[in-house]
Amino acid sequence: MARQQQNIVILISGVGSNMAAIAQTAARQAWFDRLGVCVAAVISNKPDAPGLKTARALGIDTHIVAHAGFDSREHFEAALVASIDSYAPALVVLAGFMRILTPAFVQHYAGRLINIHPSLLPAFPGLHTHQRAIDTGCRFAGATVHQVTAEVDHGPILAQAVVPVLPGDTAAALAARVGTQEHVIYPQAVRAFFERAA
Ligand code: NHR
Ligand code: GAR
Repeated sequence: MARQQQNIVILISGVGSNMAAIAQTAARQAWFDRLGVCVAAVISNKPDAPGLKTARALGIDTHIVAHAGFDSREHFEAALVASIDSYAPALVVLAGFMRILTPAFVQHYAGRLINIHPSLLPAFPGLHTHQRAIDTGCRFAGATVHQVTAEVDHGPILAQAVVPVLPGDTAAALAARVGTQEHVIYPQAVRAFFERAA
């Protein structure tokens, strides 16, 4: 029986380094030939997100759904859902996507929506995680890949990576150390999602 193509749609708001890590790993590990998995599109809620250019350079379709152009979260999300669903994705990946999603959106993608958060959840949900970890005196920090649920940064954990917090660390230095690990565990977690499903 012909295997069906399984599309990934990645949502970004900024640099898109996690998106690039996933797309490059998919290419290097030949996910399409081995698993039928394809990074089909990258969608940004910010028209000027640098990751859009990166995605185009990688040969991936890009779209902008600018939240600023809509009068409510619901109207924004309706346009976002239409753009995402035109790819009939098996998995939707949040990669530095900075808009909180409504319960209706989360329900629509139940079981096929994941996020990477730059802390060791359940510690430090929300924003400014690195500064908060430093201010708290944490000796370790890290990143968490989790299923997205209506409660922000609380879904079931799929993968984690740990890094040390070093004396004199700045939020930027810690973010860079965590980021290096994000780029390892996020592609692994996406691949594992499809290997489990296969
Ligand atoms: N939505 C739901 N329902 N559940 C999650 O777990 C989500 C989510 C949407 C995004 C990413 C998340 C993170 O990893 C994420 C997880 C943005 C905010 C935020 O406060 C919070 C968490 C996350 C992303 N956003 C502001 C808002 O009003 C806007 C901030 C900005 O534009 O800079 O949406 O940390
Ligand atoms: C990543 O560190 C990710 O964990 C974090 O933003 C960065 C995005 O970088 N996500 C959040 O803070 C979500 N609120 P990237 O655009 O280069 O992948």
